[in-house]
Amino acid sequence: MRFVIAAFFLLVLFSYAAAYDPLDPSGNITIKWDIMSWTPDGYVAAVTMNNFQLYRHIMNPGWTLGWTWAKKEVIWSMVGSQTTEQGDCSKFKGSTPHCCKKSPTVVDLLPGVPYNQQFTNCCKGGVVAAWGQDPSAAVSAFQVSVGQAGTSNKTVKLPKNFTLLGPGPGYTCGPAKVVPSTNFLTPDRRRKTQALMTWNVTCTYSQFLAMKNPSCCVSFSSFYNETITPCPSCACGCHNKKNCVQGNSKILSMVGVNTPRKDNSPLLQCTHHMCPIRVHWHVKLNYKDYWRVKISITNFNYRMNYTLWTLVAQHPNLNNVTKVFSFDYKPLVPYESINDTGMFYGMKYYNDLLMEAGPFGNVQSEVLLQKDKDTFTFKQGWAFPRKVYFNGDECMLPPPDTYPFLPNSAHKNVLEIPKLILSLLFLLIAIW
Ligand SMILES: *[C@@H]1O[C@H](CO)[C@@H](O)[C@H](O)[C@H]1NC(C)=O
Ligand SMILES: *[C@@H]1O[C@H](CO)[C@@H](O)[C@H](O)[C@H]1NC(C)=O
Ligand SMILES: *[C@@H]1O[C@H](CO)[C@@H](O)[C@H](O)[C@H]1NC(C)=O
Ligand SMILES: *[C@@H]1O[C@H](CO)[C@@H](O)[C@H](O)[C@H]1NC(C)=O
Ligand SMILES: *[C@@H]1O[C@H](CO)[C@@H](O)[C@H](O)[C@H]1NC(C)=O
Ligand SMILES: *[C@@H]1O[C@H](CO)[C@@H](O)[C@H](O)[C@H]1NC(C)=O
Ligand SMILES: *[C@@H]1O[C@H](CO)[C@@H](O)[C@H](O)[C@H]1NC(C)=O
Ligand SMILES: CC(=O)N[C@H]1CO[C@H](CO)[C@@H](O)[C@@H]1O
Repeated sequence: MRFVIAAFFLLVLFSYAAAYDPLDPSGNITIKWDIMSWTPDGYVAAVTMNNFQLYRHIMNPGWTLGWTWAKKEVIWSMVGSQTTEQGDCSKFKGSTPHCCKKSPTVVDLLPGVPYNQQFTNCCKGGVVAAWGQDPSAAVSAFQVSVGQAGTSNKTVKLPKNFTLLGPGPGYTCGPAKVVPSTNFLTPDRRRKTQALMTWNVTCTYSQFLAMKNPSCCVSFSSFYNETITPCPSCACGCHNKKNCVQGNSKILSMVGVNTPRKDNSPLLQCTHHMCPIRVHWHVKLNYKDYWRVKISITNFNYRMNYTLWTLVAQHPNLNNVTKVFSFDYKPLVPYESINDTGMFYGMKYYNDLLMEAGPFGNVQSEVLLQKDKDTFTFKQGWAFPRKVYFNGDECMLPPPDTYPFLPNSAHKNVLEIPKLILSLLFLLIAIW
């Protein structure tokens, strides 16, 4: 019976999983093209990418945007970004286009390019913050001048087959759709102008498309039981085990060992879980009306600094967070009625950089929660989170029967109905 129900839920979840995150149901990246002017053979467009995802940012080495032209369009020039290849422009005499490929691939410029090559919100190396963390940095933009295209809103053809890598796979983009033209305010904010034509493309993320294995795991401990519940073994797959290094290896003192690789391949410290990231949740203290949790995040990848990291946790008591020490915190309310999810992220210039593996490769904080008299308990592993995400990817939790139990309360009345339901719930959460 248990199996049947679990299998059913699994099926439902997987069918949803294609592009749906229950903790951020309307999260997406929207790419907007605003045609600012027509040219003799085409148009000039401002392309703006807005990351509306609450806790998933685009990290180093940044986004890569692709599309396929509908006709024989070429890119005469770009400001604030560039294509990775020019393609075959041999047909052009005189001035040559920036790119003649049927399916151009565009990347952001790196910070520090000359002022005259910049565009508003460009040149951040493709790094885009999460909306929930910093809306003002959740945008990236560039300008593109297109030739051999239509020169009116009747003859222009929308580009097709948009693809977005951010930086790995995981995003699926829908078709471009003409939407009401964007209104702009002039810099003095006294005049409104309007794009000549606007279209939008919406891309959504799915962890299942992005990778086969999780990229982080969770371990637990508590003040009321000496057991430390470790991350599940091989939580992130053990395929990297051959290339991992021991924490005390001499290799680590070699020059260049921390240099990130082009393909982003990690250099992991050897652990039984083989995850680049471990989140530890320690139930630390019990007061009369409050309880306290310590959260630590450890980086096991010698080739990765995590900038702008985010941690999302789901726990029924997060509706009564009283104080978060040394992380920033923001409640997420995915559905109006439920307020059990929150986002933790680093404080600017203090711990917003999670350093490469090694002595400085961790960040930690403590959270003070007010007990909700009706539901609070240390029994049945209630004090541990139901879901944990690091940088928008779900972390693997330990199996429910290994949680640190409150002494004497566990393993009594094995057939107690609430416990049965609870363990079923945990089973579901675990496989979710
Ligand atoms: C994209 O996200 C925004 C902000 O959350 C939302 O308003 C919009 O409806 C979403 N678009 C789609 C197509 O889901
Ligand atoms: C198009 O995208 C912009 C953000 O880039 C958004 O504000 C606007 O609501 C979108 N329009 C539609 C119709 O989805
Ligand atoms: C196209 O442009 C004309 C005016 O130039 C305007 O009346 C019309 O609404 C536009 N159509 C669209 C789909 O933007
Ligand atoms: C767009 O992608 C689809 C499926 O991947 C493919 O069948 C189609 O030919 C592509 N269209 C263009 C214009 O490349
Ligand atoms: C991480 O940042 C530190 C300090 O900025 C730098 O020395 C180190 O090389 C970086 N490591 C990686 C893997 O980028
Ligand atoms: C959600 O919980 C937070 C405390 O973590 C509280 O500040 C906020 O007001 C709550 N929001 C709603 C809609 O209940
Ligand atoms: C601590 O938790 C473990 C794991 O759930 C359990 O096996 C053990 O009995 C607990 N210890 C005590 C003293 O209850
Ligand atoms: C003890 C306490 O403050 N409980 C509150 C926890 O949060 C819920 C909903 O946000 C309130 O209804 C409780 O009163």
